[in-house]
Amino acid sequence: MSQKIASFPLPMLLILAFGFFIVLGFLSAASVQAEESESAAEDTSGEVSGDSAIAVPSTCGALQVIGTQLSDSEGNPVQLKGISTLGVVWYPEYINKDCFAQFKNEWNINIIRLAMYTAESGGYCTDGDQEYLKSLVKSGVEYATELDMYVIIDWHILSDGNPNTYIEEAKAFFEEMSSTYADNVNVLYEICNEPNGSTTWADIKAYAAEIIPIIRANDPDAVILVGTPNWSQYVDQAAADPITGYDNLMYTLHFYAATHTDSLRSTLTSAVNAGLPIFVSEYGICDASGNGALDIDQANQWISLLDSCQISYVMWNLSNRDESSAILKSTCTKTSDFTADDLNESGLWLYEMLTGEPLSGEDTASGSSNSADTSENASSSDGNSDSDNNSADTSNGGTQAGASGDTRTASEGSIEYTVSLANQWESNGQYYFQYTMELENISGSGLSGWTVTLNFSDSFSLSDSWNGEYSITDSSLTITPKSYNQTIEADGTISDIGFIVVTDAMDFTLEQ
Ligand code: IDC
Repeated sequence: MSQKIASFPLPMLLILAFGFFIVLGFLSAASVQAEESESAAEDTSGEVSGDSAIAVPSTCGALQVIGTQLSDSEGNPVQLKGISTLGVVWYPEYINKDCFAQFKNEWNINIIRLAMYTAESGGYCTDGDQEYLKSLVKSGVEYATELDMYVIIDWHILSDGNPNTYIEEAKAFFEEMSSTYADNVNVLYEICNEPNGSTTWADIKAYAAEIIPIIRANDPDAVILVGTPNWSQYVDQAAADPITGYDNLMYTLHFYAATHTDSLRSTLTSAVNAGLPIFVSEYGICDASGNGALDIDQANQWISLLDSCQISYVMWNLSNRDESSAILKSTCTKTSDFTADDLNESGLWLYEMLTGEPLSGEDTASGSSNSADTSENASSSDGNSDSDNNSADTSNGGTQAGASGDTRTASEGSIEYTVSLANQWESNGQYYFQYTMELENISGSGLSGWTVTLNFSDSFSLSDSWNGEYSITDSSLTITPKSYNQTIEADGTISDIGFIVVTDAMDFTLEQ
């Protein structure tokens, strides 16, 4: 039974005004710091001020977009900060009210994102049980509503690449969701997680032109989040050619701090300066595979940029999957009442970033007496992966074996490049290898345009790539620049190029 949140009659104005000052206070105090967590100040409660500090539907009401800024019903700036589920069908156990309540009351989280994959194992448009999937999403919305939190219904396209692939299913889904939640002021609709591959901004606009009117017919004002090309990174393309004719649209930018750095931040800044409203509906502080080492320094640079622009952000992911983006350790079997001992490094970072306080082993709300061992991402190889998750690729454990050994430096024309194996893992019987590449202009003068060709031992396809144009011929990969990293000054370097290959060959390697 979903509780409707009414609009505000006059007597509520005082409360609204009060809420507004609280929100302002929070925002101005929100140069959220994630300093190195030295253990434990004297505050042992582990509790934070909860409701009083964060923007919630009962005080902010229906959100609206004013210029680039997400705003409350009165027009005051609002910043939402939250956590995203991993696939709801893989980890349904975290869709429970106690779990969400802890995030709100102790972590200062005011938004939950419900990620429903459309094409991955158990996906809504492939082999999933649609009624069950919708019931999970609806439970999540119900709990968020009861707890006075915002919630994103995320149509999580990924391997399906182009949102038009399953547009008929999307239309029916958003028709049902927007009619069900027409009166909920706390629901945001994310109509396509990450368009990718060859999907263009024109493809996404064409899709949005079909989906937005369906939502608007039921819910004229809800905030709608629109994905952008290249795994929701090309906000510049949306800025150059935004969707017209509708209010309350925002465009998503996703980043993974160990992969995406300065160049994506400058894309974001330029798009905001060009007037584009941006919502970071997914980010991680590891690399783009969802695994690998965390980059806390880059993560903090991202957060301070987002805070300075009052852009909302939602972290990936709420699960105990054995990967570094999961906020829970794989050994944690609890589904609520998490203590520091239950958290991975990502979870400890998130708590501290959101609350300004480290969470130490003794500081937990439920009073666990063990101190946290934050230095290990405790992952027993069998983990405790729930049997429910078996249909998913739970083996995506991201062993980092070989990451340091497997590096090759060579030169081609005016550039010297170093390619390193950053991560590798197995998933559904296929092997994933993630590489990063640095380039240096060794020609002694500026250059515009470069090409790198890499030969591998076996055939492969690309599962992800960033900051380059990629083409495959047999078992070779040719990489050329994007428009923005074509030019390299003399002795200049570019370091944020990377890609993930997927292959049947377990012993896949980069050839000399
Ligand atoms: C990843 C999960 C991983 C799962 C995989 C499925 O972390 O456990 O096996 O999806 O393909 C995204 C996507 C998000 C990815 C995440 C990490 O939106 O679905 O989750 N990521 O790869 N975009 C960039 C990174």
